[in-house]
This record gives sequence, C-alpha cells and structure tokens, in this order.
Amino acid sequence: MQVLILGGDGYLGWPTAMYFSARGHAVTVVDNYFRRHAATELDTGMLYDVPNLVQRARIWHERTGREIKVVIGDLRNPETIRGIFTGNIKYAFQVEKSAFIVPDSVMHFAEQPSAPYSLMSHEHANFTLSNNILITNNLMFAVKDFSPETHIVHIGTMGEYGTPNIDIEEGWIDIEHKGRKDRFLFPRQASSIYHTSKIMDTDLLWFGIRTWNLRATDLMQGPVYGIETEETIIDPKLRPFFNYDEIFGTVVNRFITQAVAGYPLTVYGKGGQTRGYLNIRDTLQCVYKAALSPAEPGELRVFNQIMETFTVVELAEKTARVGRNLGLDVTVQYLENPRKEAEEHYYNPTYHRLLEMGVEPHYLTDEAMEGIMRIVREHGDAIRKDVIFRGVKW
Ligand code: USQ
Repeated sequence: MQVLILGGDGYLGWPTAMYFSARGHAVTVVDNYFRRHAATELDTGMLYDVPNLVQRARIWHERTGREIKVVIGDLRNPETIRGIFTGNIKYAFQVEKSAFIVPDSVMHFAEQPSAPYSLMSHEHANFTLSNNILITNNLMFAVKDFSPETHIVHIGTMGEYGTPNIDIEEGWIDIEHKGRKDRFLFPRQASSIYHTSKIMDTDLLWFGIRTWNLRATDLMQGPVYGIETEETIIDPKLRPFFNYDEIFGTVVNRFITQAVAGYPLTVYGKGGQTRGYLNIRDTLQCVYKAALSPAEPGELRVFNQIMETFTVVELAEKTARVGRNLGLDVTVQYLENPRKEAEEHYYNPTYHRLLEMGVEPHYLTDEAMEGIMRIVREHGDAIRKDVIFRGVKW
C-alpha cells in the first residue's frame, strides 16, 4: 500500500509511520512541526528530546533499511497537499528517488490536538478551528480532484459525542420520528473548541462522501497513553513525544509522570468523568486494520476506538497503587475543575467493531502501567513540576 500520513511528527503520527513501514508499506509523512513549535512557545517541557522528522527517518532507515519519505510543509496551504497528489513535491528526506504513486490511504493526524490549547484565548480557538477544518477541507478536495478512490482515515475523538444520558453507538443512530425512520450521525455535543473542530471535520467529510462518493473511516479515539511500541524498541531515539504538561499531556501520561515526580495527582473536580482509553500500541493496530480494509465508496464508516473505560478517580487510584509498589510516595489532590464538563454522568459507549476486525487490546493493567512508569522514571530528573498545572479555564 502507498500510505500518506498527515501530521507524521506527532505523538501518534510518527509511531503510525513506523508501524506501516515495518510491515512493508510505502510511507510518506507530512508535517509543519506545529506541535514542536507550540511546545517551545508555551514552554511545556518534554520528558526527553525527540530528533526532528528528517533525523528520525534517517535513524529508521539506518536501523531497519526501510524508507519513510518526509515532506515538511503546512497543509493549510492547499498547494502542499495538491502537490503531493500531482507529484509536484519536494522531499526533505528520501532514500530512493521514485516516481510518485498516488496514496491508497491517507491517515489524517494533522490537527491541533489539545482541548486546553483551543481555549487559552480566542486566538488559540481561531487557530484550532482554521487549522483543523482547513486541512481537512484541503485534503478532501485533493482526494476529490485527483484520486477519489483514496481512502481517508480521519482521527476523530470520542469527545465529539460528549456524555449523553443514552448509550453511545458507533457513529450512527436509527431514529423513528412521527412514524418515519432514518439513520443519522449519532448526536454530537463537544465540550471544547478542539473537540468541536473534530465534529466539523466529520460534517465536512460526510458532505464530500454524499456528494462525490468519496470514502472515509472516522476513528473516534479516546485519550491515548503510553510510550513504547514494537518499533520504538529498536532505538529509544524513535520514541514519540511524551508530554505531561497541562496543554499536551493526556491524563494517564500525566498521572504517571506526577507519581514519579512526587507531585500530587491532579484529579479535576469530583473525578467521576468517565472516558474510553487506549494504549498507543492499540492506536496503531486500529489505524492499520482500518487502512487494510477500506470503507466503500460513498461510505462514512465510524469506529469507536477505545478499549476500556475508567473514571479519573479510578485512574488516580491505579496510579497511586502502582507507584507505591515501586516505592514512590504518591498522593492525590482534588482540584477545582478548570474545565466545563460533567463530573458524574452515565457513560456506556459501544466499541466492538475494531475488536471484530481483529484488534487485540493492550489493557491498562497494573503491570502495563508499571512498564510506562519505569521508563518515565529513567527520565525523572527532566520532569518540570512548573508545567504540570497552569490552570487554563473554560
Ligand atoms: N483530567 C484530570 N486531570 C488532569 C488531566 C485531565 O482530571 O490532570 C480529566 C479531564 O478533565 C477529562 C479527562 O481527564 O475529564 C481526560 O482528559 P485528557 O486531557 O486526557 O483528554 P482530552 O482533553 O479529552 O483530550 C485527549 C487528547 C485529544 C483526544 C481526546 C480523546 O488530547 O487529542 O482527542 O483525548 S477524548 O477525550 O475521548 O475526546
């Protein structure tokens, strides 16, 4: 397969690139280093330094003999993606000069991914909306104009559904109204501008699919945790970004880092917020399965990409238990919730379609958490307590 990965420098984009490459697929990644620049600008700290995309592709080639082609470019500019589809393309790294082949699958990770970032100010909200929606639109038009057969795999988010008082279906719901029936996208009601931008992406793609018979899979992903994948084991320099700050760190990675640093775990509000979680290794499996068996032309296929659900309090209790077993002094603090979200609610999402396709979950057992904590502990001296909580409120 020819695979194009938009946002190939990110926490999930880079491991996905290696995963496809390791399995013999031809991979090209595109990125404009937004996440790196934002992390520097906001001084978020990083657990360890990560080589740039060209350096990573070079290390990957040296260690495996495989090639990941790299394009550095801003996908908000339509010519960046259109150039890729027409062969008018400048590689920042490639091993073999090859005739460009149109991608079979495009994985779309090229989005501002943080809810707190999107609510730091109206400028950050504007950036999030314009970046995420324009890139999705540029991709959709490039596919429509040059290769309508190409399968778009969009990384959506479970947060698009919010926390409704009914079971959450996988993307679609049958509604009977005044004696008539139809099928609709499951109602969306996000609780951040970031999550709202993802809803808008879905609406855009659904329009393109109905109108031009495009094909897409929307992966409604929960918060991801973890560091190591089958490919990062080859060389620690291939590890993804690991953020534990309030802006870019997801809650499990944050709690593990807080436990190592001796910083009381930051439970927001009552901590009854329930979400569906997954290990980074399972993100890779899910994206891969979705790409190998694409949606049909005219189909918007939606999978809920989570493996298990936890409340924040359950995650804190687990982190405290695992940390104490490693001899760490772990305490928990209940902070006034900086976010506007339900802290006690019904939550019953359906998530069986990816499992039916053969994804084998890595659950968040105490052993799995301990493995991550041990790696974080190796970098314990680099942890900056001042970036853990900064109080972005909405
Ligand atoms: N939380 C705490 N304490 C913290 C950090 C978070 O109690 O120190 C709580 C939050 O209030 C929230 C839950 O933990 O209820 C999850 O927060 P998160 O920061 O891990 O996740 P979120 O902001 O929802 O966003 C993350 C990723 C995003 C992805 C999303 C999936 O940053 O890119 O789309 O997870 S989901 O949440 O299912 O929409």
